[in-house]
Amino acid sequence: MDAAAVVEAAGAHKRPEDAKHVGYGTAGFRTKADILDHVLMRVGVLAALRSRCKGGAAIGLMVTASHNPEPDNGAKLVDPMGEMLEASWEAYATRLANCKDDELVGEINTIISECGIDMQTKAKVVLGRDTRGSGLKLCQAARDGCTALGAEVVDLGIVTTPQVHYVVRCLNDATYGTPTVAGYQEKLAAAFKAIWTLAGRTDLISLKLDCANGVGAVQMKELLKHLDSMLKVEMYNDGSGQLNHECGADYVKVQQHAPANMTAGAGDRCVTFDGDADRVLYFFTRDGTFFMLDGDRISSLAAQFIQQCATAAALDLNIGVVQTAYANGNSTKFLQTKAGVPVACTKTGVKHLHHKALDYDVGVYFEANGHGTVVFSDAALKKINEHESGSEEGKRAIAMLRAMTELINQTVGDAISDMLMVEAILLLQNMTVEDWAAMYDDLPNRQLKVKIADRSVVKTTNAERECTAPAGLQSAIDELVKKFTSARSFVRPSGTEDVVRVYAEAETREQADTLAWAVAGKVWDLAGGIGDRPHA
Ligand code: G16
Repeated sequence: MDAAAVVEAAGAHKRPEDAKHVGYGTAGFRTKADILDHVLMRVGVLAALRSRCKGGAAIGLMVTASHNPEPDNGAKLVDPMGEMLEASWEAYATRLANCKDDELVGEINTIISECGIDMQTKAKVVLGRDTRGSGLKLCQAARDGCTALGAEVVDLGIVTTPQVHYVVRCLNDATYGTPTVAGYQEKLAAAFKAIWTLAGRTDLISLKLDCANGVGAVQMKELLKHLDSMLKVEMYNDGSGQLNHECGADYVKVQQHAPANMTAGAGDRCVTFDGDADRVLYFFTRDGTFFMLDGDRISSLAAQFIQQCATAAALDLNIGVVQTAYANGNSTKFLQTKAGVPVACTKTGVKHLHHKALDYDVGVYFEANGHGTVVFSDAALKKINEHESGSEEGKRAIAMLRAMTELINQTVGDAISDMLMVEAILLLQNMTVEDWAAMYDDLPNRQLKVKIADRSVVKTTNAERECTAPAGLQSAIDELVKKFTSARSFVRPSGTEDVVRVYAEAETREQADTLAWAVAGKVWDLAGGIGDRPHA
C-alpha cells in the first residue's frame, strides 16, 4: 500500500475531531450529506480493498440516500455478482469510516492482514450517484479513496442503484450482459419486446409514473426511446421538484395516497419509484377509493405466474417467496394456501431477503415497500433454457419464462425492471390492475415513525417480529394486540432513518390505526420518546 497516498487523501478529506459515529445500516451508510466527506473517501478505500480481496473483481459504490430527504446522502456497496456487500465486511466498513485520520493507515493494514489481501492484485470500482446536489462532491471523495489505493475507477455518473449492480455483475460475469448503462437499456428493451411479440399485443400500454424527482426519471426517459412503440408513460415529479418530497414509493406506501402533483383518475394505471429507483409500487383508484399494489402484491403476482408456467411446461422448479415482518398477513395466507408456495420471513433489508431467496430454484423476494426481485439458480436457468415441452401450452410457458429471466434484474430490486416484469405478466395473462388487486384483500395496516433519544435501545428478535428491549415493551404490545381482531403489530429501529418504525394491521382501518397509535405511544413512553407523544 502507498501509505503516503492514503495520508494525502485523508488530509484532503479530514475527519472532524467531533465527527458523529456512523454505522453501516440496512443499506450502507446514510446520514446528513454534510458530514459524509471523510466517510465517502474511506468507503472508496474499502471498495478498493474489497476488489483486491475478490481477486480483482469489480466492486460497486453507489452514492445515494435512496428514499431519504434531499439533504441526506450515503453509500451502498455492491459485491462482484451484483449482490449487497457481504455482511462480514460491514464491520470493516464501520471501523474505517469512524477511525481518526492518523489511525487510517493502521486500520487498512489490519484489514489487509486479516483478509490476506494481495496488494499486487489490480482493483476496480464502479461508481454511480443519484441526482442529489451533494452527490458530485461525495463521488469525488470516493474516487480519491479508490485512487489512493491504486484502484481503477469506472464512473457511470447519474444512474439508478440497480444499474450499478447490473454493470458490476456484467464486468465480472460476461454472460449476464454488456457492462454499460446502454447495455442495460438494450437488454431490458429486447426482453420486453420478446414478451410483447409473444403476447401478440398491438396497442400501447399507458402508465402514469411518479419518479420521486429522482434518477428514475432520467433513466426511464432513455429506456423509453427503445420502448415507445409499446409503452406510453406520462411522467410526474420527474426532477423539477424536491427529491422524495411528498412523492415517491416510500411516501405513497406510508401515506396510502397518491403523490403530490399527480392524480389517479378512474382507469389510470399508476406507478411510483423511490429516489434511486430500486423500489416500485402500483396504485389506482376506484370510486374514489385508493388501492395500492405493493411489494407483497408484486411477489404474489410473480410467484403465481412462475408457478403456473412451470406447471404448464411440466418443469420441476422449487419456487419460494421471501418476505419480512411488514408483509400483509393476507398476502402470506394467499401465497401459502392459494398459490401453494412456501414463504420464509427474514429481517428487513434486501440483503437478508436476497440471501434467503438463493435457497430456492426460483426465489421471489419483495419487501412490502416495493423493494425486491426474482432470482433464478444456475440449475433453474439450465432447466428453463434446455427444457423442451411437447404441448403448445408448454412451449409458450417456457418461452415466457425464458423472456422473464432476461427481463428481471436478478442482482437486486430494480424499479424499472420490476415495473416491466409486472407489465409483462399482466400482458401475458391478459389481466388488468383490478384483476391483480382481486387476488386477495389486504388487511388494513398503518406504519408510523416514533422519535426517541437513542433508537439503539430498541432490540428485536424472531425476524424483527418481537421486541426484547426495552423491558416491558413487547408485553405492552401483546396486550394491545389482543384487543383487536386479526391484529398484529411490531416495532423496530430503522436502519436508514433516526426513528423507530411501528407497524400494525387489523381487520378494519379504524382498528389498524388505533392499534398503531397506541403502540407508538408505548414506544415513546418506554423507549425514551422525544418531542410530542405520538397521537392520531
Ligand atoms: C433500504 C433497504 C430496504 C429497507 C429500507 C428501509 O431501502 O434497502 O431493504 O426496507 O431501506 O429500511 P429501514 O426500515 O431499516 O429504515 P432504500 O430504498 O431506502 O435503500
